[in-house]
Amino acid sequence: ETATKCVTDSSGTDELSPKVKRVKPDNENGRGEAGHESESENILSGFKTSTVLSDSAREKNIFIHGKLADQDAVVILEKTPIREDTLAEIFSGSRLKLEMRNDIYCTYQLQAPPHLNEIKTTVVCPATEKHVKKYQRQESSLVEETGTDYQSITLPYIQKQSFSVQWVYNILEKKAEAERIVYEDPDPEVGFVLLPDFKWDQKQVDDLYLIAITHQRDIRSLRDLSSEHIPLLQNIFQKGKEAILQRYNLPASKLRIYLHYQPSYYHLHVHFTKLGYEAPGCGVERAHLLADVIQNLQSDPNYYKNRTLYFPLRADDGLLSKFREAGRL
Ligand code: GTA
Repeated sequence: ETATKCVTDSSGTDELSPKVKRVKPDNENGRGEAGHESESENILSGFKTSTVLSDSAREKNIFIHGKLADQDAVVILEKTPIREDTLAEIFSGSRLKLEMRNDIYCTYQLQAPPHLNEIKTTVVCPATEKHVKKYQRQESSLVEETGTDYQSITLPYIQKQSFSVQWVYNILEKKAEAERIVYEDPDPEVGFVLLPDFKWDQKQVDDLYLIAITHQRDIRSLRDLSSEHIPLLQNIFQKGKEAILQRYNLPASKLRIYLHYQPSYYHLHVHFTKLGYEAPGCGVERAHLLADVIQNLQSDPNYYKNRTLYFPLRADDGLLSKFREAGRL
């Protein structure tokens, strides 16, 4: 990876909190630690902000569009959760500045040691116009897509307009993130790679987020699934849950396992997030539980070819214009 073509994530993969059980190096997947922290030069020192695409005081993040060495870039800065296992060090090793005192109430500015005060930073560079739009806060509209709409409107659009899935192929071919793989079934038909999603810094299980990426490359999304894919989906469901139990000590009853429709990346993948963690895109208008998907295909082999599916599209999404032009909105 170079500074001019990168999807960088600053958060290393250091120790998880003690309540998280680690897979031992001699375990069945043969991979021990999930990665190494590495110092890297500050490629952001020359970043020039153009616009703030969105920000949230509650989520403590900011999405910025700007230029990095004359290329368009999106930078995401996000404050990370405070971990229970760092409390002792925060209390003993910080400087405290009093802001106000009133009766039994006090507020302070606590200056924690730098390693306990990191900002998870994601860099997409060069970013396409589609990336910039994706991260911009916008109104959405719910679209109703019949099987016929998919064939005549959505499919031709995504064949021309979707995000590159090169990052997915890099994972499958071990050209990137190989050391982060949690589990792999190499079978070409039912196999998949399970690894941490890049939105998860892996420091605590409270916001656990992994993705399972299929080795089969020709399944774009839910719409391409038929009963022939049930063994693949069951394999991901079963082995994904087992791997997460083994590595993170989190039972299946604590997991939300789902697919997005529409996804951003049209190569079949399944999201595994911790129940209770409100991951972006886990709402009913976008997430389809894998367990339901399997049952629906068992009762009707062509369920997802024929059903009307509903999903939100952002105001400036080109696909929304196509639905409008076709008089479907
Ligand atoms: N391990 O290189 C990668 C990688 N990329 C490029 C994407 N993903 C990756 N994982 C690894 N390595 O969960 C992950 C994404 C996503 C999944 C693709 O693959 O993090 P999807 O096809 O269904 O697309 O899933 P989705 O969900 O729309 O993608 P994404 O990027 O999660 O966007 C959803 C929204 O999340 C964004 O519009 C944004 O507003 C919001 N969001 C909130 N916080 C963040 C954050 N910290 N980083 C990125 N997006 C965020």
